[in-house]
Amino acid sequence: MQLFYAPGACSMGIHVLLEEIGKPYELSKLDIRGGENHRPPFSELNPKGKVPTLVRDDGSVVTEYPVIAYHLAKANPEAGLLPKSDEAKLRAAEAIDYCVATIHMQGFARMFRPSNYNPDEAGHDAVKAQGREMAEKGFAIMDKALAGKQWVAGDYSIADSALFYVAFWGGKRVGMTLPPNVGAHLDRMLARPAVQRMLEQEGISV
Ligand SMILES: N[C@@H](CCC(=O)N[C@@H](CS)C(=O)NCC(=O)O)C(=O)O
Repeated sequence: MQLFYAPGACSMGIHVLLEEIGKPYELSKLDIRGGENHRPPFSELNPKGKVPTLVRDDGSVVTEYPVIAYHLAKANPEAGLLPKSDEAKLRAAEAIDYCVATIHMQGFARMFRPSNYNPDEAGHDAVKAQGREMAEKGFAIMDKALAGKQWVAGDYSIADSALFYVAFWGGKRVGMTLPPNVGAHLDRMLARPAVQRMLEQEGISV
């Protein structure tokens, strides 16, 4: 198993899951700022040019965060990363989709890549502000979902690593004040040995 990642990118969440699982895997770093992800050989492996990208032992490639997370949890049941009940599985999937498709791809994508939304540099501050508002709304929704709970879907699961990477960007990278339950969840995640190993391996300081 091989994970293509970029330090501090959304691939952090999948990297955490691989560390939770604890089986050997290979880490391959990509320079996404330099565009390495859009050039061969990586672009031949994953023409989407995105991390996280997982290459399985049979050489097959799995892309898209929610799918990679689900696949890893399903393929490694002993790690207990998939909630047990159908209702908790549904809530975990709902939270993952919201963190990835809305908080990340709608909110942070505008903050990190405003030129994808407006080629005119004069409009970039407005795009970033809109993205921040979207992410803040997302964190407020996740805060309610976490009320009275340690983890998103009951026991610790793949949903927690999805919330982790967006909350990490919010709280530790762009200086947002996270709502209390999301902030406490981030602290709980940062205390996990798997998260600490991931941060060390990616060379990220908190
Ligand atoms: N929908 C994808 C999104 C992945 C994504 O946007 N990854 C970013 C890093 S956080 C990336 O690879 N960006 C590089 C680029 O688009 O050039 C997923 O769920 O995995």
